[in-house]
Amino acid sequence: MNGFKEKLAEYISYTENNLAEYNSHTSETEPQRNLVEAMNYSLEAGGKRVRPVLVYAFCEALGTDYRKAKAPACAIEMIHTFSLIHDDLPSMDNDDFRRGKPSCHKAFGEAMAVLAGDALSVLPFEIIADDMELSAEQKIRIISELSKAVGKNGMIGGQVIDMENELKTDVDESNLRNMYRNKTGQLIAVSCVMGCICAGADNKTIESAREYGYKLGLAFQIIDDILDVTGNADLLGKPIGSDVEENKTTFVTLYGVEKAQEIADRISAEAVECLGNAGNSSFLVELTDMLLKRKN
Ligand code: GRG
Repeated sequence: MNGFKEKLAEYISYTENNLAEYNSHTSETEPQRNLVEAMNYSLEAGGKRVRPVLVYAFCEALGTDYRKAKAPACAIEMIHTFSLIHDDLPSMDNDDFRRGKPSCHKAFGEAMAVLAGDALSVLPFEIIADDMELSAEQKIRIISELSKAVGKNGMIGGQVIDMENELKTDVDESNLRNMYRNKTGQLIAVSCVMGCICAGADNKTIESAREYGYKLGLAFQIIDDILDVTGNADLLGKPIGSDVEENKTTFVTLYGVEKAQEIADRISAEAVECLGNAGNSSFLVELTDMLLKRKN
């Protein structure tokens, strides 16, 4: 049995190899070469690969070879990458750096970055539909779950709440939790759910995994709030202090760093309690702890 770090490295390397394969050039002379390069620029820029790791970890915890979950694992990282490319655009957060490199629009221009994000929002559904490992029933269920997690009642809806909150002065904890649940929590929760579907799990297990994902997503986002104040820009690969600069309400502006950390600790412990149904969950317990202590 591999140790935690070795297993994590194995999942990440499997993800990165497959991302490159799914988005390879179709020919040396393809006219849309620049688009594929812009997509790969952002896909290959690194990042923690938390979402695909969760897909694999749930699939394997439930006794199924994690490689069966290759398509949904790469799909979720593509969706995440699309959200980062669009979030960095001048019309959104206007960030020049991401994962320690110039943002996609700084490297390829704004129009190409919009299109690279667009292409990365649909390629996931193509690779799931065309996958040879999963049954038709599994693929339909995954597509249904993933599209809902991304769309108007999911991550994109959460981004809208976030944008509109910037114009308000009375954002409270309940508003913030709802915004984080959608903007950050939905992609993390659906990663866990897709891993379960790949393993043929029953509905009770799927719903416990979803609840774990929502709690992990909230703790993850609160840590993100804390790192925006206390973090190291070199480790984060982007400047700190953007929340204050953009006048955003966060768990840190509401409660201060220490109390925000206590809340993240508590929610993280609640997340671990949801893992009761997830088979061999020791990797997931360690992953939850690592994400709580992360510095980037
Ligand atoms: C613009 C369609 C659209 C959506 C934007 C998710 C999102 C909504 C924007 C991304 C920016 C952001 C700060 C989102 C909150 C979730 C979060 C903490 C993202 C960063 O995820 P990590 O830490 O990033 O997993 P890496 O680089 O490690 O992959």
